[in-house]
Amino acid sequence: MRIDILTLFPDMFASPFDFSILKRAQTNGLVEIVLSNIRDFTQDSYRKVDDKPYGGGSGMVMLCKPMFDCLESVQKQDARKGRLIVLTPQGKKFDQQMAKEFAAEERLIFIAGRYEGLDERIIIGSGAEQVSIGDYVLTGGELAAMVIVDAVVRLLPGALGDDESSADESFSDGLLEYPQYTRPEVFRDMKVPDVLLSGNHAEIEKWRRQQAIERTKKNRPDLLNKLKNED
Ligand code: 9D3
Repeated sequence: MRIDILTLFPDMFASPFDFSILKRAQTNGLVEIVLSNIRDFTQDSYRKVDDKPYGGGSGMVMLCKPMFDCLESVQKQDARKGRLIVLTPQGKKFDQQMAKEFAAEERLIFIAGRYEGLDERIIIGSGAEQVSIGDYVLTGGELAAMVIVDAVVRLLPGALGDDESSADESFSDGLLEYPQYTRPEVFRDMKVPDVLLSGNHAEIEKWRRQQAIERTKKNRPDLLNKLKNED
């Protein structure tokens, strides 16, 4: 898979992509991540990438021309079409289902915006899908792009090692994960639940399921309602 990211701050992406699973996936050729600096596609001496909004209002809006020049340059670098995604607070909310869809593509192109937003014609003219990562305000689309790339790359066949289970127990059966314990049996007066030491696998299964339901009720009642409404 090839992933392109169009951004004003390509340096932000260095460390998140240089560790662990993401680093290995790149070294092993599962994914190629290409960063393009939108400012490199300006033609004036100020290297201007934004301007005041028509109609007034606060903040600045990203210009069409450098963005389209950057996008067209990136699209020409590779014949695969893939999916074009603009990160914006107005987008459809990213979830595990979308991560799976993205992981099945041979190419993804992300546009990360800054300032108050992009000229709407960037979205209309490029045909990009708009995606958000949730209902909170970030300073730009870069961190959103990193979150999505992380979630997608770990799903690529061969990305996870043997010790990094990809069962996705949380989102797959619609419940949060059960509590996990490892050695020692007692830490600061906190004991590992007896059932986990019992060797009784049926009882362990029952306990884990119960705990998962309990947690989901407490922290994510929305997930339980979704489960109920599915049948
Ligand atoms: C006051 C109006 N704001 C919209 C909520 C303006 C605004 C805030 C933050 C415009 C852009 C941004 C920068 N955020 C993103 O580009 C962004 C984002 C986010 O803020 N939250 C969740 N997902 C995303 S994806 C891109």
